[in-house]
Amino acid sequence: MSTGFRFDRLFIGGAWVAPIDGGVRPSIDPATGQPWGDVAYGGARDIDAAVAAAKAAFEGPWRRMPPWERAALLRKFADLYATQVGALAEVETRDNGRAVRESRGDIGLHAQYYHWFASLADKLGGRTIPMDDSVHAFTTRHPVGVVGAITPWNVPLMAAAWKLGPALAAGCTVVLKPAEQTPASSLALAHLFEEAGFPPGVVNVVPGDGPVAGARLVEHPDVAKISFTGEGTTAKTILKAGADTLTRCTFELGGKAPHILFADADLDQALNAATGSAWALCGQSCALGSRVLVERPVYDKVVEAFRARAARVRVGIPLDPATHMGPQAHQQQLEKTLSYVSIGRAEGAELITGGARIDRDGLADGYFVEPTVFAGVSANMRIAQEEIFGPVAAIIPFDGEDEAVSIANSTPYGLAAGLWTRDTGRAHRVAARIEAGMVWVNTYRYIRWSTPYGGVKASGWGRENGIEGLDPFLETKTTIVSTTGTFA
Ligand code: TXE
Repeated sequence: MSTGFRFDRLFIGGAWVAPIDGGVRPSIDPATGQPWGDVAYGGARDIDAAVAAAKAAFEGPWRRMPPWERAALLRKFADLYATQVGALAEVETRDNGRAVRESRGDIGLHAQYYHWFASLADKLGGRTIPMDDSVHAFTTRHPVGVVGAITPWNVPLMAAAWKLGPALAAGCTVVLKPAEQTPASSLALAHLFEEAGFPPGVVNVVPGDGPVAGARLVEHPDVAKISFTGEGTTAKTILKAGADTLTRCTFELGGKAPHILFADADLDQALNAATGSAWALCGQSCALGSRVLVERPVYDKVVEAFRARAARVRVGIPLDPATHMGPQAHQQQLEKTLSYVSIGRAEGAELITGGARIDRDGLADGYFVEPTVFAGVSANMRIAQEEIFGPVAAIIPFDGEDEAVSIANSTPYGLAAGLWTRDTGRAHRVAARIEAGMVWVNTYRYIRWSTPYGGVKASGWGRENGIEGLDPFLETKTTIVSTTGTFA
């Protein structure tokens, strides 16, 4: 394997160990449908061992380490990460099929996430609370303890950065459980934590099946918090499983983002964003503008542009730097996407282009699907309501601001939204009325370490990134000292 990382051991307590009740199994390359590497996975007892290591590290070396040293270690890790972008991108692309030009671009930013959270690690002060002369009241902030980080298969390293950066900066220790379909890059990450010199047990990586390893992590009494990215039904299972231990949870649960194109927009720019975001990551990202809302005067023009641009998307082997769009990350997702194409047709939406699995030479064994465009979609159709997670754009016509807002808010989700207009007043009016955790105006999917990310409604609880991204990993303690020594 050219990347030089080893994947057939779990990383627990600073050591590479064989699974106790898991095993080693092949990880599938979605571009070929064939195994590309052997990866260790853990069972419940492996999770127990990882949590024990994380607890020991939390109570020992990590808690004793002054915050500026913790910050320095995170910065060292970030620098190391930056030197490994190419290798990490290759691993991630082999595992989930994301076009390497995208993986590299995304992973190339991650070091900055770790740097940014490192810069906050020694600035986690509290505040003093003015009362009267008889008391001195103040707050201090403390790490919650052991964190279970459960990540999905679409962006394993990005999800890990969003959880590990703030968790470690806050002083927590972590057990990372990546998705069973894409475990390799998280083990590569463990190598970098080891090389950076993190104390044993501060970061542990245990791939494994959701209902086995993930479930054990959630119900473990020594896990203080679960930071989860994935599906809504899984989040509900996690909530119930963590109820007895009152485990704190944050959830990032996907979306059905409206991307609104008003007739007065800079249409070229808007189309770059709207088509780009329809097919990026082969449609497998929660913030993509999977619903394209188009004001009627420019509707025909936009539909035609989508058709023309779909034909120019270079679908191919993801490790080829020329490829724009790789395959779906796994077979189940391919089947899910194709089933939604059938649903859209049955609902009477107009299939403008695409919609089929690609069976041409060299791609037939992989999970490739054509860039797909439905037009004439109405807001209540299932293809406009449910998260498909494939390269399927649903174009919905509208008339005026009120209808745009009403359609935008008509799904159970509320993660992200985009709108394009040259009218500044309208931009503010519409942005304010949209039910979403993030609204982009005349841009799309601008996501950075410093900008809070997360959803409302069925899209989740809590925020990742930004100063707010630290909150879920911290407890506030209020101390009240009597200055008189009398009990009032
Ligand atoms: O998610 P799961 P799936 C959406 C997207 C996709 C659908 C299904 O629409 O088609 O979800 O994806 C772990 N206790 N998103 O089935 O099952 C699992 O091992 C603890 C949106 O893969 O939620 C993995 O690590 N953990 C999303 C993680 O949960 C459990 C990204 C996510 O898997 C568990 C991915 C359990 N009982 C999918 N069961 C986004 N928000 O971007 C599973 N897991």
